[in-house]
Amino acid sequence: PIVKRRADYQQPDFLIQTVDIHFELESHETIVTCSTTVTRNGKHDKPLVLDGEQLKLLSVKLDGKEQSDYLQDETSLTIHTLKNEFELTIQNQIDPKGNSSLEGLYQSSGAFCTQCEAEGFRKITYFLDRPDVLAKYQVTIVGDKTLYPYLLSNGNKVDSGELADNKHWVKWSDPFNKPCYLFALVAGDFDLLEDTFVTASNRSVKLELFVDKGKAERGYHALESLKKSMAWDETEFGLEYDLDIYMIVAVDFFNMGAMENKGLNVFNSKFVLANEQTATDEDFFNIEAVIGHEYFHNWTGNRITCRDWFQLSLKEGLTVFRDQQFSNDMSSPIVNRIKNVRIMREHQFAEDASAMSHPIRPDEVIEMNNFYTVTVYDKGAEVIRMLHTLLGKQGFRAGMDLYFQRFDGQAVTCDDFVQAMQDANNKDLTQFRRWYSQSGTPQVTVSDTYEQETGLYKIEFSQQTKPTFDQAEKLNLVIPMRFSLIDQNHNQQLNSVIEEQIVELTEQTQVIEFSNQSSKPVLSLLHDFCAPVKLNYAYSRSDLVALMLKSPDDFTRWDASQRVFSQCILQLADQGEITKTQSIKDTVAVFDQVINDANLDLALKTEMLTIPSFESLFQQVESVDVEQLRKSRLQLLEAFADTYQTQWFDLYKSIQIPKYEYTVEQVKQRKIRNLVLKYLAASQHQHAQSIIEQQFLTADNMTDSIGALAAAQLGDLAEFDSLMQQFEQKWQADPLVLDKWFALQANTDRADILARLELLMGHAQYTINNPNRVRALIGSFAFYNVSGFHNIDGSGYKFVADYLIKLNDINPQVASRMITPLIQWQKVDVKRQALMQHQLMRIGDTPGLSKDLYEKITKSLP
Ligand code: DPP
Ligand code: ZN
Repeated sequence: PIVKRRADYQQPDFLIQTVDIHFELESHETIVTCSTTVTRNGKHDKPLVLDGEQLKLLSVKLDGKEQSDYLQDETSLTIHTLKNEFELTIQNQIDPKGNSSLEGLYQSSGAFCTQCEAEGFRKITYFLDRPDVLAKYQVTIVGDKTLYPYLLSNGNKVDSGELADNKHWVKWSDPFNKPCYLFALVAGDFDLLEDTFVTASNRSVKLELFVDKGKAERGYHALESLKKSMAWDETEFGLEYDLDIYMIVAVDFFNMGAMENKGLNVFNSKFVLANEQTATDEDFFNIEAVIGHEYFHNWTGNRITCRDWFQLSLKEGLTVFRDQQFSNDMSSPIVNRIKNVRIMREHQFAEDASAMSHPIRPDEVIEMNNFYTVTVYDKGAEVIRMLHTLLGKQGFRAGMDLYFQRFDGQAVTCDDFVQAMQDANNKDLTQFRRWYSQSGTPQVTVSDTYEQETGLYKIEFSQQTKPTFDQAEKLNLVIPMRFSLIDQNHNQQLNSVIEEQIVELTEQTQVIEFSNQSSKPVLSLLHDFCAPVKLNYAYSRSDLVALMLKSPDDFTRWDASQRVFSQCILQLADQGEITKTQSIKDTVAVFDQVINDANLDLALKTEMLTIPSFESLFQQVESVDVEQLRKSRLQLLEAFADTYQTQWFDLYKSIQIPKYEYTVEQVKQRKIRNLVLKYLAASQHQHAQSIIEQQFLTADNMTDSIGALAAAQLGDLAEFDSLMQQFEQKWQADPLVLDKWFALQANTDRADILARLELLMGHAQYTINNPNRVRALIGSFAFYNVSGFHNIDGSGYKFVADYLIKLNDINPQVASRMITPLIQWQKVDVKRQALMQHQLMRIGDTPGLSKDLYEKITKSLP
């Protein structure tokens, strides 16, 4: 496999102006005829080299003349010509039904669909498969009328007709230039939901949502979400939709969440289908977020795209930031922000600490699919958020406006984006750009001193980024630090809060002084998680309590609660029994006021009362004895549950929710009820069993059904298995719903878990070919079943490795996602490290190992 480097970027030798592509759809023998107008780019005499994989070439014509002067190999077609302008027609055959990689053209439950990002178009025809080749497309699709009544592609439908043998055809034309990764084709039979959206400039846009037959009624939330997204982008960024029709198709077999193809989004059905019976509040939230994300790509991604794939964060970081802002406006901002931060701390920090560490704009890639990462997406969004903080809302908007004005219709770089921000604000962002080239999680260390006599309070900030696997040298970054001082008098009463400050940390060390402080203030730091860093400050227990109760920033209040829990859990392992009991007791006592605070927002309360996940604790320590950490966490959780048993019970009873609606208020209510239900179960409350059963049997929505199951699972209650059986009975015909059940099975802590998994792999609804099933069962086990995956006998690692070896042949992209927990061996104890590495070596020896797995394994083996 070849390493591609960002530094080696060269303009394409040829450009393609127009594409006229014709599909004759057959499951195993689809004929693709692609005519392009090609021009030489610059003065040179190089041949035309097209990308192509797994294609059966039938003919090559240059200006209408059959050619034989070409060279073909596994991945390319080289055509020798000295012409500067010509028409090229290539005919080839592909096998969509045999395509289990779900890249290129494939079949999902009988329907044809495509996935071309990043480099899937080359599995459809020979082409210049790179994002800086932009062309206008015309697409003709021919297929069976009965099997495929809908024949869809990008842009506007311009013609259609009937043919012999029960076939029909449709012709589409997309007026916008686009790179081939935004091409899409769908053919099948669906239920169709229709709506319209009238834009700010009064144009009427047709909205069409295609779902599996019989599922129409589950599509309304997605359609509503689309209209909200369209309105939001107009209000917030002045951006209108630009075609007369916007189509979304939901398919069951899909590697990613969804794909922003121009005018024809293809979605994983998980992010479209929902009603209260089948989907949780979280599903409703995610659907709105993903619909928004793909819609926002129309401007940030499609109208302005990436010059090369190293620039992926140009569109993804920015679009994730935009979808996060949208979600903030649609739901609880604090819950949303905490969700973002959890992804950063649990997954992105882990990636940066692993051998896959890379900057948000990577420098070297073997398989591009490996770089659709939490770093490029979520850290990328944090970098955009820092720009937003540094420039202010208006300055950021001015930068966005300039970006669109300058680059609309072009394929550009991350540097171009930052330059637009810089020019619109007249602010030097030279040092800020290091966020694009430097990997690793920076640590910000804060210390402070207070002089009683003078009232002088000094804060010293210093920054450090430790070397990462990919990069030894680290430079100082620009880190915006939002903080305030909480002034307390001697009875710990709040006197005042000094208005929030934003300092730009640019040096290794910086000192800030405040005079006239009557006592030592409490420092409220990292408001709203203003930078993707780890914060080191020696908070005392009383500081943290003050922050939990009095910080003006909700994120900091939550973060303080998490620090209280974490400090205790991380120390338990080293303590004797007596000290342990005492420190647990002291920790738990801190939450009394939070639980009893009737004025506290229910959402924030829920978050503050949630014990940090194993994954976030795992990122706070080195050389972790995973079993010990898991036990310590559970020990605190159980003590917390026991101590407030009465309060949990009262809280549970006090919240009565009327008939299900997906509203911000109801979501908060269900969330806290399901949290306290878990605590009732964990504390073995005498009524826990009956409440759980009652909730399960009477629930009018999926959130509460799953809430009951999760509580029974955590409390290890006898009826867990019987409730799970009832759930399976009810949903056995609905694999998307059953995925929740597969996931709960897979992360259950039980001694016979591997035998369980084997059994479940034989379930009528399980198939290794569907990425949603694989992620639900195998993914949940590898990512979240701590005791099973990290079993010290190595059996969990071996199980996952065996599975990945199978999956390598079927779907390399999904296999490569799923190897993540195995390559993150750096943090565990030495014995487990060796066991994990051994399994990586076994996978590495697989004949026919994909580039995807090859890249991760070679990077991660010492
Ligand atoms: N479809 C993926 C996303 O929207 C890749 N572009 O993030
Ligand atoms: Zn995206």
